[in-house]
Amino acid sequence: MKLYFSEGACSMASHIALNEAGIKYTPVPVSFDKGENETAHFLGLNPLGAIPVLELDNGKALTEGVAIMEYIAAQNPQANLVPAKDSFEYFTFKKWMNFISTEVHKGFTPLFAVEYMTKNKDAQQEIRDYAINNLNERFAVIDHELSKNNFLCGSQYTVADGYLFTVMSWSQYSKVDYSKFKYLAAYLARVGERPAVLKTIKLEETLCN
Ligand SMILES: N[C@@H](CCC(=O)N[C@@H](CS)C(=O)NCC(=O)O)C(=O)O
Repeated sequence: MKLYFSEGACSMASHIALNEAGIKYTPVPVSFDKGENETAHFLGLNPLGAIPVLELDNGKALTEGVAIMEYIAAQNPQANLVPAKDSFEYFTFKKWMNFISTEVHKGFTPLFAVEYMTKNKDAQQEIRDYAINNLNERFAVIDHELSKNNFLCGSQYTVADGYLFTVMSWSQYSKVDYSKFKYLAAYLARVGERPAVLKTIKLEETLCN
């Protein structure tokens, strides 16, 4: 299978999942600057021109990180990257995947897109302030959870943790300071030391530069 990705983008969560699962894949870098996400081939995989895309050996393509990560986890159940189906922990996992996707991942979007939203500098600042305030409320919820558990779903690392790590890594570029959330900060440092995470970051850096 092939993973279409861009360095440090949300696709890194799927990339980490592949390395955590230890399954064979071909990483395919996609450069937005070179318009590689606008080619006919890529738009055939995802009409929105967005990564991640997972292309299977039979030619089928899967989009949407939350589906891709769960698909990857299902390819190697021994790696325990998703709690057992139909357990309460499984639905807790689904909750976090949805929370990260809709509340955190897309919560960062205004910070990247503010210059396209308005040319008015005051309005840009208001959008930034709103987005950061909104993110801080979400970080507080996560921080509280991590005061009780090592990972989002308890003691078991899941692909949701790689996803949260990925989107939180955007804080440094978008001037979001989460240091007051001590449990969250310690957790991110811990996840960032996982061999699969370190391997993914290095690989993306090498393939994209
Ligand atoms: N809902 C999609 C969103 C994917 C997404 O936002 N991808 C961004 C990178 S983080 C992208 O490819 N943006 C480029 C574009 O849309 O042109 C998912 O969760 O997979």
